[in-house]
Amino acid sequence: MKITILSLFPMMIEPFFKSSIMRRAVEKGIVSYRIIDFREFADDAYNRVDDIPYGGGAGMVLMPQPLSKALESVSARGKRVVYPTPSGRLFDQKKAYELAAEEELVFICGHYEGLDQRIIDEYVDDEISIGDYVLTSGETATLVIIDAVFRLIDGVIAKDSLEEESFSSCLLEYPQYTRPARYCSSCVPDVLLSGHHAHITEWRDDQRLARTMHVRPDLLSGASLSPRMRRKLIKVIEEKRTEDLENGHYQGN
Ligand code: 6GU
Repeated sequence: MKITILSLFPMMIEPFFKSSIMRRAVEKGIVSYRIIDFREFADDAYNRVDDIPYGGGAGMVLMPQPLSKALESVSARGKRVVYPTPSGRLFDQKKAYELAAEEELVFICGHYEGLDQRIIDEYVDDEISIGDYVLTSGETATLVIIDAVFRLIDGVIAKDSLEEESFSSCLLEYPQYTRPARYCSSCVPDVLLSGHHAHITEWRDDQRLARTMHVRPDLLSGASLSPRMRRKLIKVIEEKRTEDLENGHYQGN
């Protein structure tokens, strides 16, 4: 996959491509990247890329000319152009798979109050938000999206790691432990030391269910559960309902 990033702060982006799993993907030739500082396309003597918004209001808007020139310089028309913005659709694993199927992606990192709408209308295919909070720059959001996407490309990480994953099956992961078995007077659960694989799987499934129930019950509607896990879930829900009734919390509907 070819990744192009238009950014005013290339130094925020570069280290990601030179570290860890991304570095290996680049070395193997699975990913190639270029970072374009679109300030270089500014057309005034001060290298200005932003200006005040028409209609008034706080902050600055990125001017259309430098971005348009930068986008034309990378032949962005006909390529999938992603603009990370808090006004976009919420990013999720499904979108990550969709983007991972592309041969080439172009990202525009916004700043200040964002891009002139005409650039969005002319070039952008996907406006993506990474969550309901506000970041200072598009660079960090761009890296989050790239991280979620590139690891899904064949050859980047082992296939079996992908298969076990939380959000693919809509359940959160079970807790992990490694040596030593006793650490600061706290012990690894006995079942994990038992060597009994069926019991370990059962324990892990229960942990995933309980964790999801408590932390992200919204995920359960999309989860594909084994018959045993389904029975377990019903039991946990019934226990919780009984507990709520006893505590007077139940609001029936
Ligand atoms: Cl994509 N950008 C910024 N600046 N803030 C965000 C975001 C993106 N997604 C959530 N918050």
